[in-house]
Amino acid sequence: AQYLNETSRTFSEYLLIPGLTTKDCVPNKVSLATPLTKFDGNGKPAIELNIPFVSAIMQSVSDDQMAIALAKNGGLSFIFGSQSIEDQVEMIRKVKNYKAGFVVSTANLTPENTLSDVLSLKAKKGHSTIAITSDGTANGKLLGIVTGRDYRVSTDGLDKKVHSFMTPLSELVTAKLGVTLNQANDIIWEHKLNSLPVIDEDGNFKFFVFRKDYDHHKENPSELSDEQKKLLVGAGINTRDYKERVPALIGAGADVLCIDSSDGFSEWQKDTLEYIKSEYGDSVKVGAGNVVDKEGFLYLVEAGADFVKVGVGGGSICITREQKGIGRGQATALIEVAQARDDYYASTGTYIPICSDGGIAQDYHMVLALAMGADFLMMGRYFARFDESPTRKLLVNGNYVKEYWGEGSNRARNWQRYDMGGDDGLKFEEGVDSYVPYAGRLKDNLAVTLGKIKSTMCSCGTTSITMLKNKAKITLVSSVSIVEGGAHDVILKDANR
Ligand code: MZP
Repeated sequence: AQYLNETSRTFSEYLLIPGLTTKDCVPNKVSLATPLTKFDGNGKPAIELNIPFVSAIMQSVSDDQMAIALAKNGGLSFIFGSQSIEDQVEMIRKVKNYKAGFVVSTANLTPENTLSDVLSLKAKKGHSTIAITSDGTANGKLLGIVTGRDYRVSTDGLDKKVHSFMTPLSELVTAKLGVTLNQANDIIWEHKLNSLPVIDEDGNFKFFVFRKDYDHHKENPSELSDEQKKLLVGAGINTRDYKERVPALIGAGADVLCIDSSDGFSEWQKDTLEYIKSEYGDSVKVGAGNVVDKEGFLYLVEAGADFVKVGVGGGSICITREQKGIGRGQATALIEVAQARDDYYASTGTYIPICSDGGIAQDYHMVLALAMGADFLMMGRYFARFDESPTRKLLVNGNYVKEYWGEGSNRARNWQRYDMGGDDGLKFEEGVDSYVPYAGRLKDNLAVTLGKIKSTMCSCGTTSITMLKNKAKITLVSSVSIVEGGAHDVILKDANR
């Protein structure tokens, strides 16, 4: 055997050293844009993300709802492949058919404006607008407006009193009519209601909600086509049925594919990549993995991978290391593969983005992973906690939780991910079925997480991911200093902290 003398380490064993924070290094100047697919040094990647997050290729994480929510926030989901081709195609279609909303500028509106004023904004912008007025008439006092399919609310120009009404419409309808969020969406959108009376708990009429659709495209022919505004979505594939699955996914509009496997350093992945590249050339983007060293990375790159995923055994629901004794500490794996990526770039001029997949347990791990060279992060546990994940929300021992199970668990039965050739079927479990604490809406949680990342980047004196990679100073920490990093030697008032 060959012995690697370096200890296999994970994110919690490292910290970032603050760098000089200059005055223009402030969170709102930080860009988190990052490449998703390979590109030549002087070119641009075919796909770029606004935030360096993708959601895991898992039944309990990435369906069409998650994909819509994450894409709207600048990331991307890989819809899980452990389902029939037809079902996966349907999910891709739903994301691609989703009509992203636009925020109508309300900069010139005041609480004295009426709905008619809002509707007159249509010539400027706007996909659709929902407005709430005090007396249920179009000329009544404007209490709030919600625009676009995602009900983003633009509040500039409206005073605080009105601001308090600015809850997303779906939530408003949910609360007032006592229906679920999905039912509220159905009421508003699927039945194409133009005017919805909102009734309070005692059955009293409160106000009307109006909806106005604009034919944006016709009115603004010079703007982006409907095609360019579609949300980005990815899809997981396996190394068995790719000859049928890939054409179906591409036909449905998937923007990028990813071969999903716990161990991607295999001839099956090479065959799959070569098939896709020979059939579609560079027009279809496909990532591969997972690997944990330079050899694995180069093997997949030579086979045609557009990005490579790093990580074996570090996922929160993963027991691969216990079951098979394979894997590597996520930080060590990432550092080695990032070096291989940089060397490959220096010698060929081609940049292959790498994705750190699994094992992010704290928000600060994300910044460490980026500083260590990850271009983007794939996360399962993080996203599984949100309303938008496909699993049930349950009350367990007084706490709300969401279900979260591994693709290698008996529940998922995704044997293709753990395929070692031979007969179909999962031979033994490599993942667990679990709960994660329920955390609310993706958008709200993401805002906090991204805020932390930007703030840390500023502490490191950096305003972009590339700068962070180049400038970050990272130190190993002893187990004693990890204790020092938490609250210590005090009696906490909140014992749950
Ligand atoms: P985490 O974000 O929950 O820590 O890890 C998510 C990652 O774990 C996934 O992207 C995938 O690579 C991996 N995974 C998914 N299922 C299993 C399993 O059942 C697994 N073992 O390891």
